[in-house]
Amino acid sequence: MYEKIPAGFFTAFDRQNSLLYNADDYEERKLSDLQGCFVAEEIRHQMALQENKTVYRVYKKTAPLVAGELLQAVTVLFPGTVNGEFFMTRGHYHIHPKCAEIFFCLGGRGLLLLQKGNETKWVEMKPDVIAYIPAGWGHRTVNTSLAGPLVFIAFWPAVAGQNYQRRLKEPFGKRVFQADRSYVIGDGD
Ligand code: PAN
Ligand code: ZN
Repeated sequence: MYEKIPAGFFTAFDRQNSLLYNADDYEERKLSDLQGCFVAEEIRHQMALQENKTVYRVYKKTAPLVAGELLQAVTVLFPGTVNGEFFMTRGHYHIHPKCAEIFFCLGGRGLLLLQKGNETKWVEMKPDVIAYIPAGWGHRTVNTSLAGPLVFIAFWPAVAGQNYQRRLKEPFGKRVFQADRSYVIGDGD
């Protein structure tokens, strides 16, 4: 289908299989990887010991980790809850303080939570929304629909790096719970 384009120079969103064609790195996060993310930590732990569902998958296209290069990844965040709190990504801050990021929503429904100090903002994610994450803001996505996965592609500088510890001292200020057919945003930690 894409044989005339050199493989290093393009990717494609494979809508049918919900993955990044030509990706060269893959990550799968299960409930057992999400320690400390949900209010109901003990329930998450029990769920991880039993079914240990996959919460999300990330298909990434690598590039040299030097200034000027860009990375891209498709995240597929599955539907589900831990005791009524919607499935989410771990969330992180970029190590490099001057690295922003862009998320382009490809499918599903969700929220992008943004955190800086005590300030929390959020963006509703639905197909075709392009969310901008300014440099310095922590970011986490939440799938607010049990009907299907939230799928988005992210683009960010290769030198950004990801810090998963900082959310422990600078936590996301909002949590997202199931409510009837929709969601409610509650206070975080
Ligand atoms: C995204 C995220 C992806 C998974 O590609 O890495 O959605 O979330 P966690 O990294 O928080 O587990 C991104 O923000 N890259 O920088
Ligand atoms: Zn990021």
